[in-house]
Amino acid sequence: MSRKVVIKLGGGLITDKGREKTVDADAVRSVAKFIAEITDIGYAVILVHGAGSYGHILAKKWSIASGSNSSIIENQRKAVSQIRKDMVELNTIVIDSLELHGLQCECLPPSDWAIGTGKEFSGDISIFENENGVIPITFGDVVDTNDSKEFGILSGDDIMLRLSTEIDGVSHAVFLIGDAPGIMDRPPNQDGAILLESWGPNDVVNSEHYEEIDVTGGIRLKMDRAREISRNVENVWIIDGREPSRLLELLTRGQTIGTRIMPS
Ligand code: IP8
Repeated sequence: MSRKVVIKLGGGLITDKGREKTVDADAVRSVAKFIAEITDIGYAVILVHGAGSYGHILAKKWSIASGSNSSIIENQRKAVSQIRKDMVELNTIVIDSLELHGLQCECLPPSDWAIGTGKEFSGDISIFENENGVIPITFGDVVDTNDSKEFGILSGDDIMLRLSTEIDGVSHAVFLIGDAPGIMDRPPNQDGAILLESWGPNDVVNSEHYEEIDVTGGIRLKMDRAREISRNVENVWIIDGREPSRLLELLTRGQTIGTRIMPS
C-alpha cells in the first residue's frame, strides 16, 4: 500500500478571499504541478480544499452557519443552493488543473455524503481510501443537519481531521495556507511576525488571519484540527501554499520551511 498524504488547499490560497468568486488561477496551477510530482514519487493523495470567496461571502451575508432563520429562510435556501453550485464550480477549476498533469480525480461534494457540522459530522469516510490512484477530492460546503437548523457549514478543516485520522496508511497531513509561511507568533501582516518552526498546544500565539471574512474558524480552527490529527499522524504541517515546492521537499526530505505541529 502506498503512503498516503491528506492535503488541504486553503480557501485563502486558491481564491481572493475578499472578492466574490475570484479564483487565484496561478496558485491553483502551481500547486497542481507539485501534487502531480508527489504522486510521481509514490504518494497516494487525498485532497480537501477550502471555500474562500466561493463560500464565505454569501454564507456570511445570509448567516448560513447559524442554520435556518424563519425571517430570511427563503433567501437562505437560495444562498444554500448557490453556495453548493459555486463550490462545485471552484472544485471543477481545481480538478481541471490536476487533470492537465494527467491526474485522475473524483469529486465528492460533502452535500452528497456528509450530514452535520463540526468534527462529529456523519458520513462514509471510506469513499476516500484512494486505493486505485484516483484522487478523491472534497471541500468545505453547506451540508444538511437533519435537525431544526436544516443546514450548516462543514469546514474543510473538520473534514481534514476525519480523513487524516480514519483512513489507514496516512503518513502526512498538510495544510497549505495562502497568507503566511506557517504559524506565526502574531498576525502575519504585522511587522516582525516570526515563523514558528514547530507548534504545540502549550505554545501561545496571537495568530488570527482573515477573521473578518471567515465563517468557520480561520487559522485557529486549522491549528486545533492539526493538533488533533498529530495524535495519530506522524507528520502534520502548516506550510505556505504559495511556495508549493515545499510540499515536495517535505515529502522527500522530511523537512521544509513551515510549521510542524507537535502532539499534545
Ligand atoms: O473554507 C467553509 O469551508 P472552509 C465552507 O474549509 C463554506 O472552512 C461554504 C463557507
